[in-house]
Amino acid sequence: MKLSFYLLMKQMKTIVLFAALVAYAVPSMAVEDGVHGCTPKGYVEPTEPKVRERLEWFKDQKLCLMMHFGLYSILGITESWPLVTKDAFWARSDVEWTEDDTEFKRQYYALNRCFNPIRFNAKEIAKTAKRCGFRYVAFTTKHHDGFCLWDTKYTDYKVTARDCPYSSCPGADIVKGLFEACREEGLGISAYFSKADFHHDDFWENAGIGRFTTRYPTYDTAKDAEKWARFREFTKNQILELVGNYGPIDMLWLDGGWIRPSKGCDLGMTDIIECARRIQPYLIAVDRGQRDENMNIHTPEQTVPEAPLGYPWESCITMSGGWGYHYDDTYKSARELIHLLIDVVSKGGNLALNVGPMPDGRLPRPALERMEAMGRWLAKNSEAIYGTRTAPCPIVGSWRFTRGKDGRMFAIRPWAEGTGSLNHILMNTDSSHGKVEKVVHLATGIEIPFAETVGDYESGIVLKFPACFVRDEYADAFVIEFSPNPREEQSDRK
Ligand code: JFZ
Repeated sequence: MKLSFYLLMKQMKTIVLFAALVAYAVPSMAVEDGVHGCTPKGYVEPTEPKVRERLEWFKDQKLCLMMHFGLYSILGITESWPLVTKDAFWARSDVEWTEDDTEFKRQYYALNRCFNPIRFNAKEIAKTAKRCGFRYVAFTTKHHDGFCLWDTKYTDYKVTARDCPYSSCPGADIVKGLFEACREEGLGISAYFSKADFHHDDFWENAGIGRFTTRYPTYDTAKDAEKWARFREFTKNQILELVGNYGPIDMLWLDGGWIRPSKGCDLGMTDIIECARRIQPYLIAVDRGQRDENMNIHTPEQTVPEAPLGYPWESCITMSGGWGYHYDDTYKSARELIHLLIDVVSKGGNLALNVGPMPDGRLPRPALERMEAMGRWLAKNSEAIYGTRTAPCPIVGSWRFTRGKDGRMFAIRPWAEGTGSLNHILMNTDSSHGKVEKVVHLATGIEIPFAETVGDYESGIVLKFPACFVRDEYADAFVIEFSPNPREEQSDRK
């Protein structure tokens, strides 16, 4: 009897613990729709012709190197979020040395005194990004922790301040050096800027030290309107510094979607963006999650929409486990990353693939290896990726289809790990594609014979690979010439 009671109690404890875990496991960062989500509702078409034109440029680029670099990189911990007491349960998984919220905040904020990435080489990073097929670079000018990686005049909590060791380096203004290097390589620039600033006294009083902090201001912005007005002015000044003093930039990528008027945190973003566009008329504004005229692209995070969204979008996804560098990180394989890119592009989006530079400023070797592999694949298959748009029925079975602006259709077949040599394969097609007339292997120009499928075979064609065809390790793209499908034509005529 005693034993069964004991086992019952043990089971109950497990159930209770599990329930608590599940409850906590749902991040308190309630996934505000539009930040993590992919629902196609609520996009506001921009009206400015220059912005609409620039969005066509954006849709051509397809691949962005995103970099989260800051004080958090030194310790290899989660970026900024560990400073939020309310989110500590998930954000402090790497903070095993202290449970003291106040002590931790003091330690985190003091990291500016040992930020010294003397091996950060902006030119090298830009050249590598270019060589590996990235077409624009997104960079954290300031994350939520408030540490600025440019020589702002509105705070001393910056990389160029005397109390930051890196300030003595010639390239101390990291944003300046990186943006210049990107332009030299013909790369686009997406400036990540956090609307939340945990270090600023007019956002978190005393930088939240000694307080239970949430992601919101530590005070009532309606009651202390003067304080919030100062923070609005500070934010506007910093954004106008970035768009005014650092040359042409393509995108202003505003993070901190929870800072919004409906939460009592109105920064006057429409006014700020209007002022920014007086300086940079083609500027793409990405006020994440707002689903208004200031969100010119949708930015699903760590996820890819199931289907095309029908408006410009960019999935930001980490190459490893986190946004910033972690010492024991594991990285997605080159295969996963190339397949991820194919998936995103076939659905009409861009992939902002994030890498966290190491504390010394270099990109981690595993990241570089994957970037090089992506670059090699893209060098052979670029026409099926860059400048394309979604094809009718872009996903058929394991095949992905893209459409070039010249009307060419591309069929892309990702290969799973362990796929052996092939002498034939079924290419699923859709009747909306039309009737296949010719198939050419994009990487080699070899024409591929094919046969129509018959009987109860899935609709499509059977590609019959000639002996000279060598399958790519990761994926192969084919140029497909279709003729209008007579059945489709008749249905179109109705
Ligand atoms: C944001 C940042 O907070 C994160 O650190 C990283 O920079 C990523 C690219 O963007 O991710 C979010 C955005 C919104 C919420 C949480 C994380 N939210 O609303 O809970």
